[in-house]
Amino acid sequence: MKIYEMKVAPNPRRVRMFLAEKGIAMEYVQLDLGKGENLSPEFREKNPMAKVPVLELDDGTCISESMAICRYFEELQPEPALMGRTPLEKAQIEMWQRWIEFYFLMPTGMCFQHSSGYFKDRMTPVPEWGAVCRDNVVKFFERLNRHLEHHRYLVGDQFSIADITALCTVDFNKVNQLGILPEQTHLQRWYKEVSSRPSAKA
Ligand SMILES: N[C@@H](CCC(=O)N[C@@H](CS)C(=O)NCC(=O)O)C(=O)O
Repeated sequence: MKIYEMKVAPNPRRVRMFLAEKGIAMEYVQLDLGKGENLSPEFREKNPMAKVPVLELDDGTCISESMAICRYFEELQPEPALMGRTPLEKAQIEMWQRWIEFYFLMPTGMCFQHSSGYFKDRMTPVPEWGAVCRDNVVKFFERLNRHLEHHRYLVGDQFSIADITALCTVDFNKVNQLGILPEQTHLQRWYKEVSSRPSAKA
């Protein structure tokens, strides 16, 4: 069993962190996305969308999409639970997970790609769209700060995959020269706690 990834990319990082929380050892195969190593016909056989991470099982079965990979391991090894235990927890974690993905991680990636031209060999950067996404990212930092005023983690007292995705997105925003503002004290408090978990260094 192995995972194809690139260490500095945000989606692979959230899977690495998830597996580290569960104590699951993994072999990682590094691809250089900048050089387009994910665009080869061989890699497209594993994931037609040509994105990382991809989990390849020993029988050759491939699973793409970070959430699908995490779901697979959550089912195989339920503890520690990172996707909730009760129906309510599961729904709330899924809700936050989707909010973070759609309104924070996605615009973060779009801001980076459309402002920097990092993938201009495979897409057409639209700087104006990059600027719109930047504004949305800035707004989401503040939304997180307000939510965390009354919650230890994104969903109550339970550290979950939603916190992992949020942390990886906050950190990746360094490429956009965006980060937590000094006055966003609730977000600072949460960040200090979640980034000090050993899994954050995975
Ligand atoms: N929805 C996918 C997104 C995967 C994704 O966008 N991966 C990026 C790295 S963070 C990638 O492989 N980019 C390469 C490219 O666009 O060529 C997931 O959750 O895994």
